[in-house]
Amino acid sequence: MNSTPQTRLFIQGEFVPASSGRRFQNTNPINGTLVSEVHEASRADVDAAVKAAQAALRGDWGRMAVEARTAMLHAVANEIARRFDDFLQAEIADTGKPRSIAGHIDIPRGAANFKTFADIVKNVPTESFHLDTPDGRGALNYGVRVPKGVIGVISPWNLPLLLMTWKVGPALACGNTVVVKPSEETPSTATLLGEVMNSVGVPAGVYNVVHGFGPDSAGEWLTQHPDVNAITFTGETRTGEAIMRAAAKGVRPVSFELGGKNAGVVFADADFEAAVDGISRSAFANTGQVCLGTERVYVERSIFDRFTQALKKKAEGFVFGDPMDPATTMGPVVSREHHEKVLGYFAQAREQGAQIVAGGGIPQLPAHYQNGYWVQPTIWTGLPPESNVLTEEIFGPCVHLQPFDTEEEAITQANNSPYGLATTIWTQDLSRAHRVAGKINVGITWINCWFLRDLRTSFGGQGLSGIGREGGVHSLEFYTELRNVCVKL
Ligand code: NAD
Ligand code: 6OD
Repeated sequence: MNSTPQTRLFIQGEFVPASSGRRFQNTNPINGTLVSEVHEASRADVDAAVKAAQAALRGDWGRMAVEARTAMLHAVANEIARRFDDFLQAEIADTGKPRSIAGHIDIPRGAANFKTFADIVKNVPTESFHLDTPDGRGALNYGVRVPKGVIGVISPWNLPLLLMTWKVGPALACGNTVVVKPSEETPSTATLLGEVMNSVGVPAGVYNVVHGFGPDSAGEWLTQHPDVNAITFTGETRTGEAIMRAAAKGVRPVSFELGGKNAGVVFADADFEAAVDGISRSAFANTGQVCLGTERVYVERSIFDRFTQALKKKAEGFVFGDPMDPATTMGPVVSREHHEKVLGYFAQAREQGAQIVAGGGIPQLPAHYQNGYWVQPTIWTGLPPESNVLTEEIFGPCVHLQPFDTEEEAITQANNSPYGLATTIWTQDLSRAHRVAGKINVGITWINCWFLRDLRTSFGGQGLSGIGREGGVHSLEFYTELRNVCVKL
């Protein structure tokens, strides 16, 4: 008998094997050991999931009052919290991230995403206009929001539960149904969420999960499916381009949260310790696998050397090891493929003459971690602005530091990117903080902080970093159709 854990598809409220009979391996990035065999959906499985989602729209879910629907999403959040350890273990096995991150960020946000959007949906007023013209024509116009239908959710591996529920939460709160295609690297928590949906009584077909890859696999088949009414995607910019081509057929709307090559700017008047700490987090947290992270940081020349040495100390202070050990502060990167990609950029930085302030390779670890995908937190200086290491997203624990002399120069350098996701600015001069924030071309600016989240705010990027905004009422814009009704008075 095969005792390897199986990660099945979740369709119409049931965990089912893939009809293709195909499986792929999900491995633990800390040591390369097998976590589970994942069932790879066929095109027919994707079709079955979309049909289940369509049927649920016509059934109990579609008829459910907002009050009952949003109460159910609160129950989902409570159940995630009750099964906190199960989600934690699953997320850690897939990603290798330390408990200190998964337990404080990923899993709590997985629950919060359901509660927050349930509350927002209940409390959003609809617009209405009373038309009263001097010639006696009068009308009452009012808006009605209806669900868009079946939403295809395609999510990445870096914050698996957080980023998937960030879309599933508002989609369901608005009354849609979903078919989720989680990353092939991190299939476990999306699957576990199926158990939660069943245990709190979410009707079958409302939440479906298909596993597989992108091109010529579940991802592509889902985005091509004509009965998927809208597609929400987080991942690489190139993948976004492919999904946009698929969505063009049928003119289906997309919401895209894509890559970034974010800049940090540190002025000499910043609270020094806070800035070092903040940039250390923005560069290295989650092993640098955060779309909002800063891979290029501009530091005012008068504090450049001191800042560089202080950040070096931080980089060299990370502790690798067992993710469940509270002392561990840095995990591996997610996969062999990603390990090769990150180390490839490390090699290019060396070839292009970067000065390596910290790291630059693989850490020395005990033999039982030898097959894991570990990388040293790395700091470079001295690369020319046109280096591809400074223009392309690496998505690893690495940062390049460059000195600047004037505010204008810092702004010009920060804007020297086709991406436009996020920035973090460090200064105690409030006027300057607001002035600079207004001039950096990104969707999200943090001043004297980083990744401090309020889920009611808009979230998204410009340029190569995405299309549209989610968060708060902006999510409602995407997950509903707004209809206007005009009544002649
Ligand atoms: P990815 O684009 O490789 O994969 C993301 C998902 O898309 C996976 O589920 C994958 O299977 C699927 N996919 C791949 N090709 C597809 C296709 N042709 N059609 C349909 N689906 C397809 O991204 P990743 O490597 O998983 O994640 C890292 C990337 O995500 C980075 O670029 C990062 O910046 C970005 N990201 C952005 C945000 C944001 O909010 N802007 C957040 C997190 C991650
Ligand atoms: O906090 C969020 O809502 C969010 N979407 C974070 C994205 C992080 C990217 O890696």
